[in-house]
Amino acid sequence: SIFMLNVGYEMKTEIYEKSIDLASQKMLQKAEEEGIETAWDRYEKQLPQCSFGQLGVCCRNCNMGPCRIDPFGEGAQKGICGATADIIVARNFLRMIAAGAAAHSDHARDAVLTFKKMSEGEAGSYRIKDEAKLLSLASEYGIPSEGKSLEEVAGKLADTLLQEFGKQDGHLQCTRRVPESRLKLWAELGIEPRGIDREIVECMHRTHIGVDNDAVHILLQGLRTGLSDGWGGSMIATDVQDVLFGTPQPRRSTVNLGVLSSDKVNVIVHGHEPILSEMIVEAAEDPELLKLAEEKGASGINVAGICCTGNETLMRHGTPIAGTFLQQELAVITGAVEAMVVDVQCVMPSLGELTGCYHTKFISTSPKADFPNTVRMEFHENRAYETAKEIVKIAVENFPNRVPEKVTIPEEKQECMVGFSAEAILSALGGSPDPLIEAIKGGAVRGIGAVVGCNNVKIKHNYGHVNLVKELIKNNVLVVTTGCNAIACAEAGLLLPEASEMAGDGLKAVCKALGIPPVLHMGSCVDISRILVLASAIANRLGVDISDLPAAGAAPEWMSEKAVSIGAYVVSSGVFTVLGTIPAVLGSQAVTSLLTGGLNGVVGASFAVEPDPLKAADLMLEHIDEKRKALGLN
Ligand code: XCC
Ligand code: SF4
Repeated sequence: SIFMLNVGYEMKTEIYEKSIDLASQKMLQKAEEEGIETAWDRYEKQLPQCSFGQLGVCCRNCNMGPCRIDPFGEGAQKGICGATADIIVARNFLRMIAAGAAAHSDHARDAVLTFKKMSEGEAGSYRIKDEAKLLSLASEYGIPSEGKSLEEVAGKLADTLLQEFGKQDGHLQCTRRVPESRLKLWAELGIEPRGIDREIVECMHRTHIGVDNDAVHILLQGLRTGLSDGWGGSMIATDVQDVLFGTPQPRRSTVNLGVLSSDKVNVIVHGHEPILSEMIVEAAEDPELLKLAEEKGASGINVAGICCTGNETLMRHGTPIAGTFLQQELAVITGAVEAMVVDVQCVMPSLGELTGCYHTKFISTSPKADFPNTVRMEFHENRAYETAKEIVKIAVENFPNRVPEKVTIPEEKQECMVGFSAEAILSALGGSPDPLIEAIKGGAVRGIGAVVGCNNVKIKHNYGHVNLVKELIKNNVLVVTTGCNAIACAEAGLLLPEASEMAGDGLKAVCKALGIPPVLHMGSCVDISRILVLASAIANRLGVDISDLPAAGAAPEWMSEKAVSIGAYVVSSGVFTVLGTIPAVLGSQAVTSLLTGGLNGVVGASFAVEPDPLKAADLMLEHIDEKRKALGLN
């Protein structure tokens, strides 16, 4: 059936079912009219999805398989090697954690390698932007800085950081930021991470046929590997990127597909690494290229982000963001994108065929990542700026190829306030977490909700994100956010100080007094490390463990393996976490009940699964209230 939209637009009901976002709905409609396929169409073609896969009971870890366990107890209950559903589900889950931790940590490695080359003068386009952070990291890692040049200190720090990846024993330095009680618990459980790479390799080893065949034992390695990401790879990525590109400070920007320009050259940066997007942002201001743009009939060059590479430049430069994970195809469908420039992670291979339907150039820049129909332009530190200029030039030269009849840019765009690094939050609070702690104690702020993660076609685009967050702030929970949740919140207008009008009275008053939004954008997905640092600072100040805090986490629309690793380290750090989509573990009673209950007795926190965002908010509120009560607050 057809509905009239209040904008005088006829739109099919099915499109309302796909996204809550008007700009996205319009582009979905355009896609349909033009016969263009999107992720939603491909999802439909996948239905019904394989139930063995959904339950996690399919194993392909050796070539005697694939083996699958009959969930109804009638057919096979063991794989050929004898692996049970518990073993298979746990092994599959561990491999997801390993892949997620690898993605974050390998991103971190590249950031450190760039940092090292910068210190040796071999990455001329990069500089030290945050000296204070460099020096404080140096002292944390025991590197003397007195009488040394900043480059020397950076070089030594880079070497030390690189060793964190290949460490064979001892501890990861970042884990020392956690409250002592938590560290002690990890040590007792044997899940304190050793080397970052080591944990990931060990996951692959353990899940090889005939190695680790006890679900609990396997999952403990999952927690350790998650921790090597959260308190290792991800944290190192955040730290080094802050030194190289600056620690984010509050600033304003705009989001959603409407940030694309009708008269400027649109360059989209998509993926995860600021190493690339920083340079593209700079190149877009190059006078030579601006002149060329003018010659080509454009009034300027507009860089917009998608996913976390977008979050990185948004946080540090206020570069606008065109959309979340599920808007990457929709951005191309506007017909107004001259170049889609990508690095790694969350980039749909469908963009190859899709960009072929428009004038958009699809440019792949990472030596690690390739896609169909890309122009490959590998990004290397020694000539990063030159490559960025070449990329932007391709976009500019592509401007005259824009086909006016194919261009529709939705007018929807939303202002937002971003840039809340842990440092920025502390300084907004006047230098210490005390005002926030007092607000929590007094009850004006009921607790803290950390809401993060992806989009997933299984959930109406942004529905889970926006409704969960709105419900939390309405109940006086201060929300911290990263990744695609942050973009979704921005699109819904929740990242503005004015959004405190949607908050409960207590939170509203606190936001007004501090001039902050009720939802604080803390960065990209690796920047969940910032949330860990903030939680530690608050716990330490209160003299309690993280698991004692009135805080809860959620990933309402998660889909990536990185999200599984994140879940593992957030829960291992003591934070109850609600997942909005069901992980592939239900085929094992043992694994499911451990993750959703048993872990409480191990790490003092567990997962819950709740697709309905309002019910998810209730679970978080319930948890927050329990913790308040235990702390003697009401
Ligand atoms: Fe990717 Fe980080 Fe997920 Fe968004 S939130 S879809 S992982 S971009 Ni991390
Ligand atoms: Fe089957 Fe075991 Fe091989 Fe998995 S490891 S495919 S369960 S035989």
